[in-house]
Amino acid sequence: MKLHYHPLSSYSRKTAIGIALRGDPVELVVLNPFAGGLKSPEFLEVSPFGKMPVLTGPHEGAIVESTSILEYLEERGPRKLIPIGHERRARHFDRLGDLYLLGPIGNFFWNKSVEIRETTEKTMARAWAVFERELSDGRDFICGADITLADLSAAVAAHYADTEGVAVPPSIAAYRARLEAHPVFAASRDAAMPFVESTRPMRGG
Ligand SMILES: N[C@@H](CCC(=O)N[C@@H](CS)C(=O)NCC(=O)O)C(=O)O
Repeated sequence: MKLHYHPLSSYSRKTAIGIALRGDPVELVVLNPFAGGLKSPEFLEVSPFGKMPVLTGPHEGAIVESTSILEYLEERGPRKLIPIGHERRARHFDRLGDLYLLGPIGNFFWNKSVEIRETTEKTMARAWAVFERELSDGRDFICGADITLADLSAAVAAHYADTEGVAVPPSIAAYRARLEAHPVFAASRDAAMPFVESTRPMRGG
């Protein structure tokens, strides 16, 4: 199987982190999103909305959507990111992370308008409050002692909030530090950083 992705793309990072944590034999193939490649007829054949990441392999057709890719891999076993007994919580926080953290910070990453900054800060603050409540009993990660699907989008969003100067509550900064103590998260962060810097001039600093 191959994951077509880019080290800067937040949903790609979430998926690649999940695959690495699962230990699936998936080859990472780097796409070039800057040359219009995501909207080429060939790419639209596999990813109808022209978005990454995409999983290709022996299954029927390509699989798009970060969560669907990870759910597909979980169905093939072993169960690691959506542990038995934590299914609802893992899926819920993944959804919150995608919609109210990665989405907003992704917009702000590319558009530094005052309006987008305000919306991003407001939405992320509300989402972080929900994460904080869940972590308030002293657990390390959203589903307890183990990292699950629930933590992946949040980890990437907290990193990009930091690179883009969007405030993160101290308890969430500590949560991020616990996640980035894991080598898979640290490697994802480090692989993204050269692209964070090299794209700064084109996205308004
Ligand atoms: N809901 C999708 C979002 C994927 C997404 O928005 N990917 C971005 C990169 S982080 C992308 O491909 N953007 C290109 C575009 O929208 O033209 C998922 O979870 O995979």
